[in-house]
Amino acid sequence: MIKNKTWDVFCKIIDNYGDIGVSYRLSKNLVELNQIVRMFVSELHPFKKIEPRIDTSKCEQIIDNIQIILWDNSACSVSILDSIVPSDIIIEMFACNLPDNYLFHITDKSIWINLEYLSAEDWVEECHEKMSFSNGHFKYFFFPGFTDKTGGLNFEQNLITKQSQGKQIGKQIIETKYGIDKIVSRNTLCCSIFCYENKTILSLLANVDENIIFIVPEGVFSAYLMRYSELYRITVLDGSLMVNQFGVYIKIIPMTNQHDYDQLLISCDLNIVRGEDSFVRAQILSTPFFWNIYQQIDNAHLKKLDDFLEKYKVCVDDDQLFESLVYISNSLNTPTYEYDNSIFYKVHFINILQNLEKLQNSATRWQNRIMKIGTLARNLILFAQSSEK
Ligand code: TRH
Repeated sequence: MIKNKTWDVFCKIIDNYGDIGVSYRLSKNLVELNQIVRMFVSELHPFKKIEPRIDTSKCEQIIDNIQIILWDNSACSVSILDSIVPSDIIIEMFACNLPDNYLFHITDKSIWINLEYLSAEDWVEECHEKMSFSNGHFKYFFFPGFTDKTGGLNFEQNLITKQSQGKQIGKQIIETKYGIDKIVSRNTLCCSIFCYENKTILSLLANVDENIIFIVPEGVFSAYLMRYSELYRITVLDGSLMVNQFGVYIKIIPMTNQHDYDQLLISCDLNIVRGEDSFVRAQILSTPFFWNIYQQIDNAHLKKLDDFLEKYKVCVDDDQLFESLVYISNSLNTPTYEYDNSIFYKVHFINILQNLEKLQNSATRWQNRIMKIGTLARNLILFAQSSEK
């Protein structure tokens, strides 16, 4: 049985939206399981991008039963942390280092967990739930992951209901909301692109000659696209609509809240996602996708990509299709990858578009597999219960 507990989730925003995206998603998923959650967040402006109800002028606020507290050097933030009583469970997101004035109040009554980044690498299983001694207290390492020897993925308990509702109304809403129904016909394929600055994707957009539309939430990639549009023979029709030399449209849309972004993922036939949270959403919502992984020094990210594809392979029963998946994934993530644009496009991308139904079946098989591990929030709760002193 799941008991009600109090939780403090600490999130330091390093860059982009993944730190806050994962932390907020986890906090919502804990609340869904009747937990009492406080989030401590180092900045509110990036948070507002994915949760427009955030009031950036407030040091403390409550949204959907989550208490959100600003964690910076402001007087109000310092005064809250100076006099705080830590919760039953403390989640330090991505080794973000808890503030000294909070550390001072930690006692052995709290369970302190460092929640790590997601990786498909095998070593994760060995380190999952291991303990270390830090600042006079025990701290556990908890790893999300793709096997039952890890903490599973960050998704909500009522996912399936949301997903089926989303699928029914999704495409129509997306089309009318962004005026896409006025540009293309109903049978046009739709591909969302949420990625980093990426030459391969830019070149793909310039060369596509299929019945497809690309939807790009604004951000680093839309700015990059604008910057290089002329060079790649992409014409800007108005601020948010572009067209390539073959008449294929690219629509830039504003960033939305997480719920609406999910809707976009569900509604599109193919998604390009990045980082950690959108990568997980594409899988958990069972959509065909490519992953633009967060680049690391010494190409450490390529091993992570390989290990993920190796695991995903069990769900793809067509060797040629898997080959295209690997080829495109490598091209997207290796700036120096030796690829010939025509092979990329004519052989592999077209192969993907022609086999979307098969890829959708693979995505569904994968979804079933990863859901069996249980949600990250539930696994964290069970772990905390079993570690109670
Ligand atoms: O933004 P990301 O690239 O985030 C990160 C960070 O770079 C982080 O430092 C790094 O450690 C991590 O990746 C691996 O990608 P991610 O993880 O997909 O986070 C994006 C969040 O933004 C996710 O929660 C979905 C959300 N989002 C919206 O809510 N609305 C939108 O319109 C879009 C496009 C995204």
